[in-house]
Amino acid sequence: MMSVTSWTRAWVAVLLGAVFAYLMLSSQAAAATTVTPATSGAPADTSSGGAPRELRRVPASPRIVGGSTVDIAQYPWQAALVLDENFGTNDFEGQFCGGTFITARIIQTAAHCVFDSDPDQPSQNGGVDPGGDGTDFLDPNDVNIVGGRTTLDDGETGTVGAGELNVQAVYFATSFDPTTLENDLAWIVTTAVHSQTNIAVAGAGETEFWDTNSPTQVSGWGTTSFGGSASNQLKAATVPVISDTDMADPLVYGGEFFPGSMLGAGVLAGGTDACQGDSGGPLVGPSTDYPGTPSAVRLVGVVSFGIGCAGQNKPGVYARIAEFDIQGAVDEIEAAEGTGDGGSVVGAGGLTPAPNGPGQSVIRPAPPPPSPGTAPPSPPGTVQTGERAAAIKKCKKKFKGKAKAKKRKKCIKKAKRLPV
Ligand SMILES: [Ca+2]
Ligand SMILES: [Ca+2]
Ligand SMILES: [Ca+2]
Repeated sequence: MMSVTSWTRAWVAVLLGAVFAYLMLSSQAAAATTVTPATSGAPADTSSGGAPRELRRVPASPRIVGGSTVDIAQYPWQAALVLDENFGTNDFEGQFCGGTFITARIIQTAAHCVFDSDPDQPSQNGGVDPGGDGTDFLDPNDVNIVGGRTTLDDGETGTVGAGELNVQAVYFATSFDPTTLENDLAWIVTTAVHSQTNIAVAGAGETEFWDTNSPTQVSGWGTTSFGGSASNQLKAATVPVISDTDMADPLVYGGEFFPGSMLGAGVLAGGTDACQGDSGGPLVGPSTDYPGTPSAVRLVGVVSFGIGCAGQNKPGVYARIAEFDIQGAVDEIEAAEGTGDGGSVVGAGGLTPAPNGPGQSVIRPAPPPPSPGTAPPSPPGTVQTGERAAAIKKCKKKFKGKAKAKKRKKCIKKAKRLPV
């Protein structure tokens, strides 16, 4: 039975989460309208009595609480997803998700990082999506990949800097469910080969990498407190793996935890050591082999969601990578994009999970663009999404010139706290 204290603390987390979740819920509604017109205007699920059920779910927007600043040399597989230079942001301002280098051309990230995160937000903008697909799905020309940097802006002033690559294609898992966040997996293909170090994905048989209590590590440039500002320096924290039973406990995530495609890591008691990282970023195990021994570690999870941050009974939830056919997804993408065979992405000795079945694709590219002139209008009552890109644009317009640089910087810093 929960004590009064824990109820209070849990509810604070839920309430904090609700504010953020509302924003996400709104963006999901917008995406559903654009991507699958059949569900256009579908009301939120209110079966739990009044409040939409999804109110409890929040994206694990950039955030690492606790942990420590680390050097990219120790986490060479860490990538950042940043807004393309055309949006006028440097890579600190424009960073919106993390990722992991798994082949010379492919970056593993989370589906919710690409599903409705187009900074052009065509669904709110009459379908206007320059060079894009006309939907809120992230387009290749919206995003760049940054690797090899401990400090994100590192002299960046809106140009393609060192370790930065343009993007050729964006894919996500066909089985991704934007409501439950099951199979929260996506892949980004760069236009050229990167010069970072890949990490192998844990194979289905390599359970030692994500056994309960295994000291996995999460890393990213996330905020240092819930709703706080982002870190320009790469941070990492050790988060022990939590059993599926504990994760599915009604006091923890209950029925919102799907053990088939999710993995929990953190500290149930809460506190600054229960840390979470950038959405889409890596959960790597075991941390006992750190730093810098890529052959001895595996990618076991992708940062997916949480409630609040570092709160009691609300550890981080990660996309469970070992039991998804990542090799099948990578092979399909390589064939579709003509990148050539990047080799096995699964750790040596690891098993590849059975594919979906003959002829069943595990990946999905951006939805086809709507016919010209038929862009669906925004449904009534949806809240503006893509607040972050819009707010950054506003800051730049309002505080133009050298004299207002300080104000502009402050404004952008604040805008960065908004959801993508
Ligand atoms: Ca776009
Ligand atoms: Ca788009
Ligand atoms: Ca680009």
